[in-house]
Amino acid sequence: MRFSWTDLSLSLRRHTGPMTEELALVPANDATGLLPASRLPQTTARLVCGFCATGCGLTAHLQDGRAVNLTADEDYPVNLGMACPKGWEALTPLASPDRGTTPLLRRPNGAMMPIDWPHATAEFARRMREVQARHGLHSIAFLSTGQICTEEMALLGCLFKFGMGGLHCDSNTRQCMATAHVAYKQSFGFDAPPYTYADLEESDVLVFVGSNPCIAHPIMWQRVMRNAHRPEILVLDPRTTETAMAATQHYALRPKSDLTVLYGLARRLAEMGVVNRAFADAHTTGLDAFLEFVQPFTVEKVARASGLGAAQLERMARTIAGGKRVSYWWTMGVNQGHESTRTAQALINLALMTGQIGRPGTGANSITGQCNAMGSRLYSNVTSMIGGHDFAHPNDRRKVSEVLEIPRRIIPEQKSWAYDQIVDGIRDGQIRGLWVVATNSAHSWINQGRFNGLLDQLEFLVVQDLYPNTETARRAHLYLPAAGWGEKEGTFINSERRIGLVRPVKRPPGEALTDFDIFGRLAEAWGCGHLFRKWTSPEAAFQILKDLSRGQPCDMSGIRDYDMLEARGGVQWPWPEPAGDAGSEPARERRLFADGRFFTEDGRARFFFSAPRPPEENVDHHYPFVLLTGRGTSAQWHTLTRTDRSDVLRALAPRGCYVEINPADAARLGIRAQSRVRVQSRRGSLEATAYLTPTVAEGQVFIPMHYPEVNQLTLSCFDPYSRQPSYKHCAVSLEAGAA
Ligand SMILES: Nc1nc2c(c(=O)[nH]1)N[C@H]1C(S)=C(S)[C@@H](COP(=O)(O)OP(=O)(O)OC[C@H]3O[C@@H](n4cnc5c(=O)[nH]c(N)nc54)[C@H](O)[C@@H]3O)O[C@H]1N2
Ligand SMILES: Nc1nc2c(c(=O)[nH]1)N[C@H]1C(S)=C(S)[C@@H](COP(=O)(O)OP(=O)(O)OC[C@H]3O[C@@H](n4cnc5c(=O)[nH]c(N)nc54)[C@H](O)[C@@H]3O)O[C@H]1N2
Ligand code: SF4
Ligand SMILES: [Mo]
Repeated sequence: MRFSWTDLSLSLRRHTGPMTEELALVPANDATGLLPASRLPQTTARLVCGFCATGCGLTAHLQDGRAVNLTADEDYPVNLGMACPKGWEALTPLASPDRGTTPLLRRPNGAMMPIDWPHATAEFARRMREVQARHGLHSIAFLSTGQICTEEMALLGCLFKFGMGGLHCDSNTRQCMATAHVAYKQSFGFDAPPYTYADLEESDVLVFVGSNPCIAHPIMWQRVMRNAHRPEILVLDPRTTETAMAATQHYALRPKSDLTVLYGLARRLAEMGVVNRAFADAHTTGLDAFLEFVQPFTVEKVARASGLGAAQLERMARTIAGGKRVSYWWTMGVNQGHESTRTAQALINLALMTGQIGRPGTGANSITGQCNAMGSRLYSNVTSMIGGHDFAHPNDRRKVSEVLEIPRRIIPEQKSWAYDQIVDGIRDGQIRGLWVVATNSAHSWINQGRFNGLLDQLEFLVVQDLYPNTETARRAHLYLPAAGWGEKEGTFINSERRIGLVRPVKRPPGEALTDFDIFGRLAEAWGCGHLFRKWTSPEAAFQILKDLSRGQPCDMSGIRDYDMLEARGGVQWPWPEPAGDAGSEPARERRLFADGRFFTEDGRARFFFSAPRPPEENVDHHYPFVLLTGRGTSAQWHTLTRTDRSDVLRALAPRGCYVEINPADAARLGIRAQSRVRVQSRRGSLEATAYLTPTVAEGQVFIPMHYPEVNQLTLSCFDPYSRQPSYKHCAVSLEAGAA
């Protein structure tokens, strides 16, 4: 499982000369929105990858102004010359013949008809306004993404909330990172993942909880493989994943028993005397209450809940107690759960109580999912006001109105509904117009049967995507063709807070436009273009975002411009202006909280905890298996709209939906390897090919999220604080020999 992409990347020569032209400064041709061919760069361009939040640097090799190949950037501090299959193949999905090339409007007879941009934007404005006129200003909503540039999502959020009078909007970041966002905000005072990737190399104990980086963040895993300290690697995952196999210790805890295990671990560590009193007294609040709270979490209690034996728990505690530099890493096995915020905070509590934070190789570290989920957490103007501000706070509203030069009265004071509340709003007739940007909700949202039924009730559904044939776009009344990663410029913020640059290295097909251009045109069509006069280009927008970030924990005002990002290999926030002005340059790797000061008002981190609760749906006689879902292979990205368009990537992944079943369960039910199986939940059913494997425990099954059927089974259940869906726990039955 320790396959390294390094060898492959090293065999490829790094690019030679610098970019001959600066695309960022090239204005688009007004008529087409396209870049003039004569101004495209001729040799190479550097850009960060547009799939996962590892944020690897790639080099595009150009011929006649367009990219013909990509290699991994050896100088980029993230990936050091490595890339995973998706990175290497990132150009292929852009060249697919089924890219959208023109806006499409649904006719009364149901057919989609090509129209031009002026008609499309006019239709958008007319019909959204009609919905608002009939059902109220807040009867329109958008669902967006962590996969477009920060400048684009910022413009979208400002256009919708300040220009169109909308309120309710959210993004797929809710499905992904909402838990980490809320957990950090409560515990640290700001949504601030503290680490830098060097920490993966500097820990002597790494604890991965609900995280499968071998598949989901392969290049972060490569950084672990470079760790020279012979680290202990602990994986807490019900499945024996690729990561679990490569680890030194695997704890196959029962699904959703994490909170109990982590409280038990805290109790045992305290008993062993590894509480760092000096750190906790100086920099935290609430340790004593927390230590008292965990007293009942005895070994017996933990063993009962998790299925882990006393000896295993003891080994886990001893390994952590013996570590000098202990880091905790978590991903969706934590974030997607019915008590996910408290589970994430249980990891934060462990780091705080032992003082394992702010030093090399430590930290309570949430790994981000999508390439720009961190950008959406800070700048999308959805849950938090743009720049990590608070809609409810008068000073924040004043600052935003001043920087954006917009009247304060147009900034809403209320909070937006979360994704699930928007969906309920559609059910209740409160939301009638929906705009879906760069997410494929009809596949990825939980309890899909219900969701897709609701989509069909909308008076106006607009989908803005690379492809007109995604599960969601196929239902649209209006489809807007977007340019993708590699066809536009802007920034992404990766998992370690690094702001990285994306450059256009090819033209979008046909009349497809960048999301930035589309939002600009829609603003004009709406009649609120005057609010966005300063947003003349993504780089101009970046300058505005810098101003908004000033004084915030995510301050990036010291980043001069895109060229600085390119030259420095990205810059991690914070990088405030005085430092930049003083001529100092940001170090390649920086972590937070070295001084023990957190972002709360008193500078102290907080302990949050609550009693564990059972999942909403448990197995029973009719539905005896727990369904786990997640990433299947490193070659597949989410709903496959992009990765399935590469022959190379398709060849690296199983075709069609499959379900992983423990051989003992299969034998009991008479299910043969590779046979068809019906998987059923209270909400729906699907057919899948049976993969018999001991990597899933008895009583559990696993289905990758990449196949469109999977969310027919999942249960609408959410963490109460983050409202993130619990995608990884519901009850299903299996039936052999489906047709
Ligand atoms: N190849 C590829 N890479 C990706 C993506 C992709 O689609 N494809 N998507 C990106 C995105 S947006 C994200 S959010 C990340 C997700 O990255 P990960 O979270 O690492 O991936 P998942 O497979 O969703 O879930 C991780 C693990 O959680 C485990 N798990 C399930 N239930 C529990 C539980 O109750 N407790 C514990 N401890 N573990 C549990 C699952 O068995 C699974 O192995 O990946 C990113 N990277
Ligand atoms: N059962 C189950 N379901 C899950 C999960 C799970 O673990 N289990 N994980 C959840 C998580 S963590 C996530 S992040 C979501 C992901 O779910 P989605 O966001 O729905 O998945 P994607 O396939 O990434 O969809 C992105 C869409 O944007 C389009 N696109 C790409 N680039 C651009 C662009 O630049 N501009 C525009 N306009 N469009 C673009 C793509 O073609 C695609 O249709 O799925 C969630 N759903
Ligand atoms: S690890 Fe993530 S960022 Fe790096 S090449 Fe693969 S998909 Fe792209
Ligand atoms: Mo995600």
